[in-house]
This record gives sequence, structure tokens and C-alpha cells, in this order.
Amino acid sequence: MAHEYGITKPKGYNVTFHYNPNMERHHFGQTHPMKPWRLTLTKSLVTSYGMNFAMDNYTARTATYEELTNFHTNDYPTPLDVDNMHPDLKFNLGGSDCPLFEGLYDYCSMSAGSSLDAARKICSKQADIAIAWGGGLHHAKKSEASGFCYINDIVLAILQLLRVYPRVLYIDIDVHHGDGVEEAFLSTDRVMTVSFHKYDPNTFFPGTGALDDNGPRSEHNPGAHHALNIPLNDGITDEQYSSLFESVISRCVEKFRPSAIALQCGADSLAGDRLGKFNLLVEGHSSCVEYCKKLGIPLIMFGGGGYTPRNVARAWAYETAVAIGQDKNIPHKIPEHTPWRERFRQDTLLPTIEQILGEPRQNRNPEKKLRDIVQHVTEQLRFVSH
Ligand code: ZL4
Ligand code: CA
Ligand code: ZN
Repeated sequence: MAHEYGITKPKGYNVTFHYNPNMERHHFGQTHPMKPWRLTLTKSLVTSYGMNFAMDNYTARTATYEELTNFHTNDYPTPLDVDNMHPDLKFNLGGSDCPLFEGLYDYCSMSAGSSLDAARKICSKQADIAIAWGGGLHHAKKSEASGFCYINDIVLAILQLLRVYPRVLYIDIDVHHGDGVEEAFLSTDRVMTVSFHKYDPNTFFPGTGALDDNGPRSEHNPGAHHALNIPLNDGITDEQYSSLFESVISRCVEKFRPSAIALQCGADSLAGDRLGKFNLLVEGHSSCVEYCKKLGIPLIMFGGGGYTPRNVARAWAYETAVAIGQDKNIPHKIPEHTPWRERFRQDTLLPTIEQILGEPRQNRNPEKKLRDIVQHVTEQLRFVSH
């Protein structure tokens, strides 16, 4: 079974994979869209292709209370420990989006622990690319849960990176606005945040992230102009998305000169997602990872949203292959011995839009709108130089 597809370590760079097998045992509730077992499905594809032979694999630690409070307030993580009877109606805990469930505190500290481990491997230069699919929970605030997120593992990981790297570029391709990460770094010029998302303030969560929302623009705020938002409409295609991504990110890299990149790979931007509304295929989604990898800047990759588990697993497994430079080599037929293989519906790693949706969703993103976005970004970046 080992090396079945001839997968070996990449030459000249190192990839680390941070995973905690206990995370997926947690349940948000019967019909809640967030299914931690999508991580099992992802891991199952990664190992059945033999990708583990090309990376350093780590069982992620759980983050400590002290680590969690590097961003969150001291009184916030404790009520997450619902097993010790702390249920609390403050902090937006216990609603339908952020329910209190058995083992919640452990789940959160595993997610944060894997992202922190990944960040530390980047800091110590033991990894050029570090992967933490259990992280990416971008909505959590300092002392508030929001949108299925309780602890902001991304903010914690970026704070870790900032100990070593002068500037971090945060990129968020989840279909939702990365509001928690944006808010955490609004007042610093050491972190630039860029979120691509569906934007409709009246009907789509969280309703923030308009094009001209670039943070407080006071003279005394060094973080001014360092928050970028790319609001999109339903049905955007691979071609439009990846060309927009390259236009925006190339300009950010040129002006901001990041010393590390943190990429949130939320898979709810894929076609056929239970919550998302785009027409992206794994090819388009992963082209963003490929682009970031080619920049040759230390890269940390997080998971995030993704509510059709079989497609989440496809995307994150394929993006793991991109990270190790094996995406062109692995067969597109899902290996026969893959655990849970029957869950994938089709036996291909890269289904077509017709296989996923039948009929593609109507595209409501005119080219003119996308050009205006690039124009606005270019104008914002005139204020940025490092
Ligand atoms: C559900 O079926 O838009 C939660 C949430 C629970 C189980 C049964 C309860 C039924 C969809 C969503 C009532 C559900 C009512 N159950 C949910 C304004 C809302 C208030 C809550 O990918 N109702 C809130 C959050 C978003 C809202 C998206 C994305 C996270 C991420 C990173 C977070 N909240 C309206 C919805 C269900 C549920 C079915 C749901 N919640 C869909 N969208 C939301 O960016 C991980
Ligand atoms: Ca986003
Ligand atoms: Zn999302």
C-alpha cells in the first residue's frame, strides 16, 4: 500500500500535516451543517493516496487555556467547558449556530492546538508549508462565539507567526466573510487581511465585508487600508475566481511584501455546498493554493467552512497534493481501498459541475463588477508600502 502512486517527499522544501483524530468525534447536533467527521473523510483520502509519505505528520496537541487567552478574554474560554457545568447565556453560546455540546472545550482546543502547532513549524523553519484542516474558524471574536466558531485559531496562529515574521498576509477563500480575523488586526500594519466572499448584507451571513470596508481610516491608525474585502455574487466560476484571486493577491504581495502567508481554505465556496452559492470546482478552489505556493513564501493552510463533506474531503485532499507537488501525478479515480469510499457518490476526485449540480447555478458576477473590484483594490494599495 505504501508508495502505491510513487509518492515521495518533495525536493527542496518540507510540508507538515497537523491532525487530531479526536476532533471528528464531536457533534454539533443532528441537522447542524458543521460536521467534524468531514475531517475523517479528508484524512481517509490523504492516506489512501499515500500522501502521508510526502509529509511530516503530527498528532496535534490541544491548546492550553493560556494559549487561548493570548487572543480571547480570560472569562471566555471557561464557559466553553460545558462538561463541567458552566453553560452561560453570555458570549453568544448555546444558540442554533453555536450550540453547547459534549466535549466542546476539547474540540476548540484541538482546533486551536493544530493551528498553533502548524504556526510553530513555520516559525522554526521546519516547515515551508504547514497544513491544519481542523482550523480555520474565522468568525470567533475576543469574547464571543459566532457562526459555528468559538475559538479563533487563525488569530492565535497569526499572533504566533508575528513573533518571528514582520508581516503576515491573511487570505480567506471561505464563502463567508472572515470578519473575526479582520477585526482582530484592524489596528496593525503587520497583518493584511483579504477575504473573498459572497456579500449580501440582508440575506447572507455575517453581512459585513463590503468592497469599501477597509477598516478605520484615521490618521493615527497604522492598520488603515490593510483590510481588503472582495464581495461576490452567486454562481462565480473557476475562471473568474482564479483570475480575480491572482490579480488581487499579486498586487497585495507586491505592495505589502508579506514574510508569511496564512490561507484559510474554507470549502463552502465549492459548487454544491449546502450553504455556499458559488460554482467553483476543486480545480478553481485549489488554484488559489497553487498560486500561494508558487510565491515561495512560508505558507500555513487552514480548513474552515465546507458543508457537503464528500466535496470538502476532495478539495482538502487535492490541496494537500498541491502542497506536496503531487497534484499532477495522483490518479483521479478514488483508490479502491479508501475507507468510507461509498460516501463519495462518484468515484472521481474531480467531478464536473454537471456531476455535482446537474445544472450550474446562474452566474451573477458581470465582468465589469470584477474589474471594478481590482480597480478599488489597486487604489487601496496605493496607501500601503513596505
Ligand atoms: C443551523 O439545521 O445566518 C443550525 C444553522 C442548526 C439544526 C436545527 C435548528 C434549526 C443552517 C444554519 C434552526 C436553524 C436556524 N440546525 C439557524 C442568522 C441565523 C440565525 C440562526 O463557514 N439560523 C444566522 C452562520 C449562519 C446565520 C454561518 C459559517 C461558518 C464558516 C466558517 C456560519 N448564521 C440564520 C440561521 C440547522 C441549521 C441550518 C446556518 N447558519 C446557515 N447559515 C448560518 O464561515 C466555519
Ligand atoms: Ca472569505
Ligand atoms: Zn463559511
